Amino acid sequence: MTSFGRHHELEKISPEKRVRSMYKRILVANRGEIALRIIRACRELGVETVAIFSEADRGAAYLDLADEAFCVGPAKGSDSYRKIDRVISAAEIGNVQAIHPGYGFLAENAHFNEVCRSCKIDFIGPTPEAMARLGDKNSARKLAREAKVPVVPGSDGLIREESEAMRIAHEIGFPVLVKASAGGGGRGMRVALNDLALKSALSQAAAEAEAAFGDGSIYLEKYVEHPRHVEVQVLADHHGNVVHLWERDCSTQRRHQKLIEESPSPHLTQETRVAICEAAVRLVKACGYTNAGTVEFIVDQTGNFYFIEVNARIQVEHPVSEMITGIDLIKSQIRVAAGEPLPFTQADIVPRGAVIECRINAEDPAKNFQPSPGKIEKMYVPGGFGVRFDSHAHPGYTVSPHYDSMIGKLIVHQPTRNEAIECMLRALDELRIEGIKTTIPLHREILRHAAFVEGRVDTTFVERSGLTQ
Ligand code: MV4
Repeated sequence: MTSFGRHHELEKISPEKRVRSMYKRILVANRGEIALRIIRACRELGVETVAIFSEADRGAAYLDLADEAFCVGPAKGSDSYRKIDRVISAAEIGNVQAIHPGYGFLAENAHFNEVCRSCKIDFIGPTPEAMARLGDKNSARKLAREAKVPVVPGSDGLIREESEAMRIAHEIGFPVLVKASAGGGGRGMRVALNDLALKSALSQAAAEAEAAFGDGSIYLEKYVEHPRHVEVQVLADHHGNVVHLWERDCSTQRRHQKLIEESPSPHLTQETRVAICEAAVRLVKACGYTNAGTVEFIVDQTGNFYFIEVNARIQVEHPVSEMITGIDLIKSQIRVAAGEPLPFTQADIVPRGAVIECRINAEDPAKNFQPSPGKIEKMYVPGGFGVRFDSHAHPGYTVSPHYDSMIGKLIVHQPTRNEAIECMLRALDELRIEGIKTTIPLHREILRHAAFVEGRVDTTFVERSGLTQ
């Protein structure tokens, strides 16, 4: 018996048309707390996991929660977690259908994303094309403009000659900011207050970007002073559905390192909040972006907002949006990548209460935030109503000097912001980590600071407060 019409030639089905179903097995291409977060989500979904580890992470407890684990090389990230051929080998030997990159390492590497595609492994994230278009900040800015998303006044595109930059600077007025197209996250930026400073900012920014990214392209923006950093979490499926999960305020940062993230953003009017979130969705729809992503904005002192960049990955602070909406972002990423439509509409995503997250870093705030690796001799983790601690650390765990110093995230969810602050202070008090220095004491001080309590925080608050001198 031949069942006509049920035989398909797989080669002739484009990836978009391919019928997908939930994965049997996923490779987690990361380490530490985010690897653990992804493994937990997979276990709940009934999806098997293949973990990878470097020699420095061999024997880490969270690896026991994976179904299989492969060593991908020595401690240095560039020799292990970032090595495309080794990660792909682990995926092939592990026989997975998809790779979750987490954040950092290969998460925003469009080339790796493309290699996954050519190996017929689903990359849990946007397409390589969307990733590349947004990874270039000048191109992302152009896409934003086309989608009628406000961008900071500045150059139309890249700056080709000094005279062009001078003309634009005089049009928009000083101070101006020279930005590297290949930069982002604060790398490759230079402020200029006048003509003379602009000349050197242009050549310095271009040279720095050429050296750091192999791409010296630069563009110009008006410098927005004392901005708030507001970012919008978005989720898009492969059926044209795009939703936002409201905003996070990440203004409490030091030297482009976020310390505390919260939602809702204090002092944003409901009108501005809705306008920012709708702008983020417009941009995502316009560039064919799929999976989870974050659209970053800066908000000036009068409430005007401007698009800055898109983070084409899950972010460290994603639990803030999970708690405020009740949506599991990691499970959503996996389901969307497997072809499932989003099971909710925008109207279903109702923000509830107030959420605050503190990043717990193995750093010494008294010594200019110098990393403080070493063995955690004792550790007590808080719990109770509305408290979540996402961490791979435990008593006896040794924090490696080879990686990012973040060892956990303490997240609280309460009816109001004031209650969230009180709850966080209580939870920080209970959280004891002995044997290494951490950022816990700094968080206690920030949370008691009048400016923070009143929600008067912009991106310059921590550095001006004197708390980190
Ligand atoms: C700006 C800005 C002021 N004006 N652009 C820094 C990281 C990158 N995402 C963009 N950044 C900024 N762009 C204009 N036209 C100020 C910053 C900025 C910042 C933004 C978000 C979070 C923290 C920040 C800290 C310093 C500067």
